[in-house]
Amino acid sequence: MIRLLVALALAASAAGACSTANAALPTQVGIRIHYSHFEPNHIEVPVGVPVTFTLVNDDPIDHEWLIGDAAFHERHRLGTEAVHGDRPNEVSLPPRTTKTTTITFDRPGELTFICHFPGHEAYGMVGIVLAKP
Ligand SMILES: [Cu+2]
Repeated sequence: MIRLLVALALAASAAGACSTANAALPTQVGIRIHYSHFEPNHIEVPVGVPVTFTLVNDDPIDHEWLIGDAAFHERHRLGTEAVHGDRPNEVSLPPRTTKTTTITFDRPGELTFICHFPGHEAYGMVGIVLAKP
């Protein structure tokens, strides 16, 4: 099921590359965490409709998926919150777990998702969501 979601998301984003139609962009996105990297790490989604992310942590260690703008990430780099879970844009992922979260991007633009566990961002746990009108 998860593999199917990832495949669909990849197919949809490939289709989106040839078209500017918002309708071609996926509202179901699968992101796999494997060897402390996000796969895929560049995602295009439509503005103004709910987008459901299925986050799969395949690793035997904790990760997190925090999405926001530069100011948001600056706060989290300095932050001391050990666990996230109350907000759709902040998801904690214990080892070998899958969680879903739904976000509506209310304006076009680029947001970044990062794992802020010590060293993980520097190792490459960074990705981009581009919300397109
Ligand atoms: Cu991590």
